[in-house]
Amino acid sequence: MRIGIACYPTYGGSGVVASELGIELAARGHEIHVISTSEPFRLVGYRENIFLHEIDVGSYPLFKYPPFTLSAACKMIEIAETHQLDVLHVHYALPWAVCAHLAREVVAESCRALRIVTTLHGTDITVVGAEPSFFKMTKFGIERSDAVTAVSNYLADETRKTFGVKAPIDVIHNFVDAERFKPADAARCRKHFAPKGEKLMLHVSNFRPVKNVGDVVKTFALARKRLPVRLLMIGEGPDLPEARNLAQSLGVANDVLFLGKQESVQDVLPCGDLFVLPSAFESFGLAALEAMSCGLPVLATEIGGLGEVITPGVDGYLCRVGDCECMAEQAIGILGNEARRIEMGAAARKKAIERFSPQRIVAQYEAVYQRVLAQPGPCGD
Ligand code: GMT
Repeated sequence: MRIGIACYPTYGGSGVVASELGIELAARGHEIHVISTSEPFRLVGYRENIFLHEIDVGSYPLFKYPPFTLSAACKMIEIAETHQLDVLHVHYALPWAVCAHLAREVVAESCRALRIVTTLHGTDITVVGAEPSFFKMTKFGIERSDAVTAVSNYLADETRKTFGVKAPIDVIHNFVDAERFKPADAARCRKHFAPKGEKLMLHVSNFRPVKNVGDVVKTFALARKRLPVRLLMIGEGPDLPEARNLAQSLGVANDVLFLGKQESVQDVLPCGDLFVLPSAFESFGLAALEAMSCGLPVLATEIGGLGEVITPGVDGYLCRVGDCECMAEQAIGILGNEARRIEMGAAARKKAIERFSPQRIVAQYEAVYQRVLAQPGPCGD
């Protein structure tokens, strides 16, 4: 198939899923056309069967604000026509699903069919889309898609509840490439990050308020009172200064290492002993799954779709949002018992391989594409 994939290129789960999906589909022989404002970070470099098409927002003296959504729709039209796309798969409802609808209407003028698949990722439903000014447009984008997928049962339910969507929503969980995200000999990085043989807690995110990065530092500070442990914080975002200040004020700054954005997070994850994700909301928690694939148990919050990824007591634990005492208690239970930590880490990796493999998940997307392709085109063909 010739598949267009539209996504945000920035550090965020939807761009990661879109990129990883593109890579997997290309490896299966599909022709992939990525439409974005720049090269998504997981797609940097040449890849066979993947073509990048940058949206040029341009500038014109009349426009105070360049009309980005129209530029995106124009790029979709151009790529759909030039490369005869069968399917346009957009990641994150706004503005992509609406731009895709507009593009489809335009290409239908010449009897060309463009099927739209929209994947919902999280805040497109719970935050941005539910915001009153965007509500109707988000609902419209979802309802005009030929197929809609959500990354968890939780998110599918939220979409039905919030937007009253009647059409079926396919739940297709996120996936991880266990060949790339795998345990590794961590001796070198551990020598660097934990020179006295300390245990290592690890967090990866874009440091937005929803990630509750302050709770990572608080949990760490509580655990550190009872165990020799250090913390690796990976990523950047608005709450980074707050996390640094908190580490200072709690007197643990010397044991908290802020590594900034990492292009290859799979190289750092295997250095850790425990992954911490205390988010206020998480529709799935791809960062947690990637850590699990590297053999790390996960400590997270009992919200959103995290319960579909983590099995408490088997490959991690879930605590109430904001309950840092609970998280610290569970961290000590795991990090203070090496046999248990290894057992939970192995269970985490096993689950990543068995339930969230690209083979299993990408086939579900291909089935959705086949289904929408069977629908009649704009001129009844
Ligand atoms: O809301 C975000 O953090 C960004 C969002 C995205 O679309 O980039 O992330 C969401 O999508 C990921 C991939 O499907 C999920 O693993 C994350 O759980 C989800 N984030 C939230 O729900 C907060």
